[in-house]
Amino acid sequence: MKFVRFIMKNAALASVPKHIEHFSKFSPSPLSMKQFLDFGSINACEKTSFVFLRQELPVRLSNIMKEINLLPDKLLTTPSVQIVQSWYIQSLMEILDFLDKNPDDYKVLGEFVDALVTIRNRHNDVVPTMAQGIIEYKEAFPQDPVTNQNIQYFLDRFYMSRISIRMLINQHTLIFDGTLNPVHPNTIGSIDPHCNVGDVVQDAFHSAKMLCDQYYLRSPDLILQEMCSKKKKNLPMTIVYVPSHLYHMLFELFKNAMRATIETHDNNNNLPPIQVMVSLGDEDMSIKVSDKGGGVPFRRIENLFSYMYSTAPAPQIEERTRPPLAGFGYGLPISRLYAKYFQGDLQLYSMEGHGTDAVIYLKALSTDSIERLPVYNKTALKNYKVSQEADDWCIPSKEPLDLSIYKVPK
Ligand code: P4A
Repeated sequence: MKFVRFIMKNAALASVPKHIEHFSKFSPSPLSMKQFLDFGSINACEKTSFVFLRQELPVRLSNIMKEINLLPDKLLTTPSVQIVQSWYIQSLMEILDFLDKNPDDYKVLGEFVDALVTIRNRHNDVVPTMAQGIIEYKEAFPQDPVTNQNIQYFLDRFYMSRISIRMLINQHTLIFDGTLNPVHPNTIGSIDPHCNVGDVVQDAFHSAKMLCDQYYLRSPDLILQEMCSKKKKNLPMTIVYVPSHLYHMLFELFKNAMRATIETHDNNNNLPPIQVMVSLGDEDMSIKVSDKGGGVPFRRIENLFSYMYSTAPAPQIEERTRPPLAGFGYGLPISRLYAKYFQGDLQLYSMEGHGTDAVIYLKALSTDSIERLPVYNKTALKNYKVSQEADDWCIPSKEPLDLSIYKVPK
């Protein structure tokens, strides 16, 4: 019996490359906020969602699995990346199991929800596991700008794909697990059709403040202002959005702003407050977080978003007791992906010597909030072939130029 299972399992495994080949030929289908809400509305149909996901999840998984396979061998063969890859293969196989099942059988629908929960849990530690792979790779190829660029390209797409897959899984499991959400009765899955941005700002600030007080024994205050274009005056400042995504971004920005503020005013009794401006226009909902924390040199801003430069080995034992107030892990690059996921962005405007403005741009209209998804194609393939070539801009010389050599002989 054990032997039969072994053979069956290997037969399934052997057919995986064929399935990846098949499903990666499809482009992922980006959903709009409206489509997400429709899946969760009164006439929501679990069967429709099931039939959509058993095709769309393999498409999204296979598209990104093709890109994993394009990673440089030295990275692909690290134990960490091998583990992540095995999780993707296992999850793909588990969803493919549903392709020949009957969508009208309520038992099948129940098993599908359970399978999605298992898959979501399996992938919980993808980010730290990939980070470990990067650490191992960095030891072999330290601080090479081409490698940094390739890893940035891959991880931005890989983590965006992951955000989108988890979004699909969360929506299906939250809407069809047969219970109402007792904590947030007005949300549809993880989406709040009336997400009050000011409230999320307050929540995220409060959490960051607690960490900051714990670590530094003090914290800056918050000044929150809300602005609105004339037409919409006096209306609440809400958008259709995923509150947990917005919270993640704001929490990260507040931790950074607090750390910078305290570390540049460490012998000063009063701290300059962190100012937040929420502005709703016809097209954008913009949120600016301003601090007077001394800022970052322009040259270093890009590094704050770099996976490679912000991947440090796990802190030593003594340092582990410190609460993690900013500067650890992938806070900024992943926050920017959350903003980009629904067609927004996150940008830093810093003035060294003064402070930093961080701005989150979101779409004000749910019709503009459409998933932004990577697709595996020839263009993507070309981007993995970037290699060490001469730059087409001169390298500035630090040596003083000796102009005497150009002196015209008499
Ligand atoms: N000045 N300004 C910022 C930082 C410094 C800053 C900073 C030293 C750098 C790294 C870091 C946290 C803060 C800021 C707001 C931001 C980002 C950076 O959103 O004041 O951890 C990685």
